[in-house]
Amino acid sequence: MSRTIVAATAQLGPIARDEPRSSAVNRMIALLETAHHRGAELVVFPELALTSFFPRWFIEDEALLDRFYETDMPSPDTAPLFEAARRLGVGFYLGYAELIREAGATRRFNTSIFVDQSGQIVGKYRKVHLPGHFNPEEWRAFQHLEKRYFEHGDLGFPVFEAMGGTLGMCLCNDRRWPETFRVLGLRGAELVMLGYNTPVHYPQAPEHDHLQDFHNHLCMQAGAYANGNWVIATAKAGREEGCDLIGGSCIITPTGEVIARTQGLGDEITVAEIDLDRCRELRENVFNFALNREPGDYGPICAGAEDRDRTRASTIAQSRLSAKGVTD
Ligand code: CDV
Repeated sequence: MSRTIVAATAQLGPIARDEPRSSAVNRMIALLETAHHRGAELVVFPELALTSFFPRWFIEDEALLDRFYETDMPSPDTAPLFEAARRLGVGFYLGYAELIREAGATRRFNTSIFVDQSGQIVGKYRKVHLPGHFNPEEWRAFQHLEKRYFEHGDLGFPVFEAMGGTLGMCLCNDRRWPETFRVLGLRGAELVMLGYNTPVHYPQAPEHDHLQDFHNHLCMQAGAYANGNWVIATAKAGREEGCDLIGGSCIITPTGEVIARTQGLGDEITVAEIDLDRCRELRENVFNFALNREPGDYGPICAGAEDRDRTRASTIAQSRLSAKGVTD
């Protein structure tokens, strides 16, 4: 039986701060229909695809902040996307901000789901690598408050069976960490789907701004090749509320080659055939994990959680003190 999937990356151009969910959903349905007409059975949308990338703003009013999150999935706003996918027989990946209430507490995650061709949610992931900072920093041209607005994802890097293969997901900054792809690879992922919002300007090292597109593809091509899996990566692109976001949404083979790539910075589809059996070209040869991997020598990779927790606690404590105007 063929394990070839026709897949699409469905890039979104900018979403305005006051753009209603219904508008973003209608844009996604239009992309889904275009992809379907081009034969696609699987479509990947960006990270936080339903709203503007709100971590660029310091929003103190919790009621205003909550408007960027979803408490139900599907909801009355997003149900039309699920219905369109079911009608067209297309599975999709979607990134969104998730708000849950658990044991009297509010919890917020940067989340992605995979919805199969019958419209059922069959996979869920919560972002592990949260970039940015906790308190607003005035020196920046724009904020990146993911560490404030989201908890560290509590699901690890799960894989799930769908579309005849083993699929995995991650979100944006996760793609820069080889560990993301390796854990998914060790669990047998044949296709890794991800969405991203990546500003052209990197405030801590602006001398790297001209390398953003290069680094985007570099880390994903390496992740695909070193684990022998396909990657479909989708940007939210273009000038969003004055912040330039890279495009370059793409489909990457297990040999690390970009075989499809969006051209512009707006709403755009690009389609390719994905033969999941091609993963074997790597997994049965150079990256035969059972035969060639040397986990006995990789100890430091899994150490360091205590150091990290200490560093994180002291950074957060310091930023809370400086927010109150207390300095050394
Ligand atoms: N949304 C992100 O995770 N963006 C980061 C930026 C801040 C560097 C990224 O890795 O693309």
